[in-house]
Amino acid sequence: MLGGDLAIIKSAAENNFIFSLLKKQKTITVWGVWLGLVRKADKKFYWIDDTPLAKGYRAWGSGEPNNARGIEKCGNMYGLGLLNHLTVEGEAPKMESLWSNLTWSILSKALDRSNSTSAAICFLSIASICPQDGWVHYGNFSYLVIDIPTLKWSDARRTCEILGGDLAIVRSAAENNFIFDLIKKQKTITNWGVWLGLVRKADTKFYWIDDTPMANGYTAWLTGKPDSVSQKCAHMYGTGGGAGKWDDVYCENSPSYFTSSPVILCKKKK
Ligand SMILES: [Ca+2]
Repeated sequence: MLGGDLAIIKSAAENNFIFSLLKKQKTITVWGVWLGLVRKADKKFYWIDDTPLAKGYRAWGSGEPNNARGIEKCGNMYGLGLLNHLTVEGEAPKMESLWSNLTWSILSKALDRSNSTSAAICFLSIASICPQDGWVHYGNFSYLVIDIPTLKWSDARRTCEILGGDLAIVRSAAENNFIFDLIKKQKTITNWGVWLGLVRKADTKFYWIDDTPMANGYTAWLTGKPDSVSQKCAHMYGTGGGAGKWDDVYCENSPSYFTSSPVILCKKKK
């Protein structure tokens, strides 16, 4: 199942964690992020793993879920305060980290693709509500490209971990070609292509995320790369003269590089 666990929130700690991710973004929308929370035919809310909401942690905003116009079937976490909406009597206004319920179509219009982590969370939540098998099989593994540019390597990795996988370790030219073909099939192909599961450690050498030294195996660096010890993460170029080849890059890029930034590629055992 794609993305099923991402937006299920079982505790205040997890709610706070997701909200802290949201707050770090350059652009935060009022409606924040989708949750994996849907109203079923019995008019009650269930998490997308079919757990009834009523039995667990909840953080509805005051007056929510209000099922406005009788058509609100999905849950979201607010990103910003709604004036006149969430004031709790006798307390300071609680305008953050609370849930609302809104319609799918309204929220998808609000989805802000310049907000990498939140956009990924939105995407994954939508994907999990609309069951689909986005994973593509190759050898003993499955791969998924989420073609949303992501400024931070750690955000891309976290997304893959939530989906039961991790960033890709590339073991052969055949696998590198397979991944590059996947990138080329996406709607959004950025210059920096996809993040790889390859990072520099304190010894300045590159290691795959399973701790195998890169030097012992296959590599596909673009000529002259890697070229900066301060660039501690690796990506595969998606476009340009280096397409399909690798480069070292900063693990956190400034928002001005959003449109170039690598998208998310996840790999997991089949
Ligand atoms: Ca570089």
